[in-house]
Amino acid sequence: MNGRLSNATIAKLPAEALVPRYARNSITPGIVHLGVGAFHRAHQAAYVDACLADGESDWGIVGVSLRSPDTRDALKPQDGLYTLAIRDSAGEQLQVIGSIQSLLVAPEDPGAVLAALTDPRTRIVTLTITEKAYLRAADGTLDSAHPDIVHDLANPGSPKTAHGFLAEALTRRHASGTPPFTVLCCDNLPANGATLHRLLIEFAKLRDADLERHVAEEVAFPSSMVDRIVPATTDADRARIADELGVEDAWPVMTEPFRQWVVEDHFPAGRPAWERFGVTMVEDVGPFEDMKLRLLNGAHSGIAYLGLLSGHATVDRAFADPSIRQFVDRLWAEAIPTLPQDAGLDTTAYTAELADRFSNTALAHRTAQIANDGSQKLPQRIVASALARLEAGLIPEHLSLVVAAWIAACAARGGALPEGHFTDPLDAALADLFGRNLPTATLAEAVFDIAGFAMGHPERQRLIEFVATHLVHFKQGGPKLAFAALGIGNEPPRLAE
Ligand code: CS2
Repeated sequence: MNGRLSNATIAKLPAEALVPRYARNSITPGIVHLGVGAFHRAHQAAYVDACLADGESDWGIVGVSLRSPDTRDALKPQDGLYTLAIRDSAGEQLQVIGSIQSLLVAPEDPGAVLAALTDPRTRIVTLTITEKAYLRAADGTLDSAHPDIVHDLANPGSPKTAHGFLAEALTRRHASGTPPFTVLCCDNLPANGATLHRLLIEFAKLRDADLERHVAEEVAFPSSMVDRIVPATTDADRARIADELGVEDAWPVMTEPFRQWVVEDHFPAGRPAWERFGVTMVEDVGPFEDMKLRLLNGAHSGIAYLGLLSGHATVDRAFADPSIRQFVDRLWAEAIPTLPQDAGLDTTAYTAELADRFSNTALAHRTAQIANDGSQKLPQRIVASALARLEAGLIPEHLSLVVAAWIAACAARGGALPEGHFTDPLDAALADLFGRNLPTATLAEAVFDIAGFAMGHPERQRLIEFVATHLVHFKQGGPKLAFAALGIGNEPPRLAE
């Protein structure tokens, strides 16, 4: 082994590995990214890397972790370099990415993060902080009682949340006459830019009226749809990559060949020419977002919970299970009519491609990874399409089964599934409900209450009834019986209505 991946060792890498072909030391920062996890490093950072290689040298990335120092600790000795391992059955392509110039850990030094955000060279702030970090209350508004929000309002100079950092940085830029950065949300939320904009206006309002007006009127929040499957890196991955590279990389990122980014083209402070590298710049990202959330992510959540309950540790194995495969086809058939019909979406080609991607055995994407945070994910992935069907007089029997599978999988932890096998911000409240031995219908309704599913929606009760029916099947006979009731698998069809 020739030491660690770094600017100094990069010249020694084998010729098959792609490396940054630009002078990294002449890059200047233009983007601050909040949430510098594996997804960002496989997606936005790779697109920016291509722009830097194309001569756009003023768009380097400052990567910020809002919680853990792990990424900084792994990448700092590597000068921010890391390997992207792009894998499918045809093999593995290694690509070293150079777009992350520096790394900050917010809890260690919030002032340094604010300094990066207020640097006039920073013109875009991108975010992948996961659904739960938007700190929405059950009704979707800002959870202003959340301790971190309370903290950030009381301590604007040392924030903890993305909201606190953005608000303080925008305040300081406004005060010094520096134009605001564009805020580009890259999380799997519906209308993600507009959603973050609304939340930040609510947060700003709690600070002062001038900031509220500034955020509402003068800061751009384009929405974007991001897509690339990124399984968590394992020690075996690390060992294999080190073997192939001849140097150690403490945190390579695994991914698939497919990638997609659809971005609303509203960047008053400028942007890299992403469209030269396959990014689709559009007026309205809504239809693309809905298609991705409801077909890819919706199916992913279904595969995760049904896979876990059926004993499948990875997506490809679960998807190879004939019952789950048949279920996913039917889930897609249920979700597709809820998508915009006049936006030119080719759902047939899209789902065919998804089927290929889910079958990628080289990724070993763990079902437990996707199972995390279901309470935050299911509203936009499953519940929205189920409600749209009910509104249109259609039945959501497969969509509702995913909600039931989530509840059943949560309840199975500590029993059929290991304790803490996956986690959810509602875990304490869920454990409390599961401990009360409630009748199934009452349990389903109580879960909807704590998760805020379908709140205030006229079809809420009907959806709960569907979920409760499936839950009875899960309790009595696991996924086999739940599937059999839908006529899937070998059991006698339609056991219960
Ligand atoms: C997955 C997503 O973990 C999950 O919830 O559904 O991370 C999914 O892999 C990405 O959105 C794909 O773009």
